[in-house]
Amino acid sequence: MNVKQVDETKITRYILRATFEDWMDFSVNDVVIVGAGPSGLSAAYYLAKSGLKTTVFERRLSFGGGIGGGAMLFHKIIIESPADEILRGIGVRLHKFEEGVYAVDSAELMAKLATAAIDAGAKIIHGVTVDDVIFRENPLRVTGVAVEWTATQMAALHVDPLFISARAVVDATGHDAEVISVASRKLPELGIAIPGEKSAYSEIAEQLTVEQTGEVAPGLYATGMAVTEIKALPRMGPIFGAMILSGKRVAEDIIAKLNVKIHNT
Ligand code: 48F
Repeated sequence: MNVKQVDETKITRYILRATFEDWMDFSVNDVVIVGAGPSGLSAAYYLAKSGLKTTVFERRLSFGGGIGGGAMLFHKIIIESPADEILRGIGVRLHKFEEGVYAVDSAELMAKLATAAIDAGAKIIHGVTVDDVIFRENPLRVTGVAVEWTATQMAALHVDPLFISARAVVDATGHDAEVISVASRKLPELGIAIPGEKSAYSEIAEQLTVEQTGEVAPGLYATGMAVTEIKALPRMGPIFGAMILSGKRVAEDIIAKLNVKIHNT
């Protein structure tokens, strides 16, 4: 076997060229999703599958958000119907306990959700934190995000961000609803309140989270635990059906909205 010889400078130049081609491309998007947890990855899968140009910015260097920790670090989480059908569709193996209730491996769920989103055409960028939104007036709407290296933020360096535009921005940041929080603080005219989630009541929380998923202000959408945070819903712990279904629902909302706009112009 002859291993191809590549000199160091070529490695550098190829990496820079490929990276900047990508950044030039996804500086303008149909949809930006903030957070590659279960709801963000599910949304990315459906949005990309519909043909919308979709970029996910994830603060960490990994996929899956809260999936990885499983339940108190046990490597299983619970999925209930009808989310099981979605997971079967992307090749996740389910261990059935009773009709409509399954356990899944956290590593398998993270890997296969991410693969499904990427294979559908979504771009996922790790190590980037979204710390603000872009807005326009008349009519008032969110039109993109400000991004910064997570490492820069961790080092507390004073560095200005870059800006990325999108026709729709999805907050999939989980319990902290970070994007919606910053928008509500800096743009009070959007009229977003953040009452915070309630204590656990899994039996009703799953249904409510899916039902209340959607647009929270023009151009700005919530999915996953960000929904419970802004709608004062109960938490549900290590049962993840609603996260997957919420991602699907926000994708359907955006697809419907953006398509309407396409027809109107
Ligand atoms: O927390 P996370 O998994 O959110 P989710 O999709 O799912 C919630 C469940 O994991 C679990 C639960 C279900 O019953 O209670 O908590 O709503 O994933 C959020 C992802 O967003 C990233 C974060 O690192 C995580 O991977 N994230 C958070 N803030 C930012 C961010 C930010 N400002 N910029 C980029 N990524």
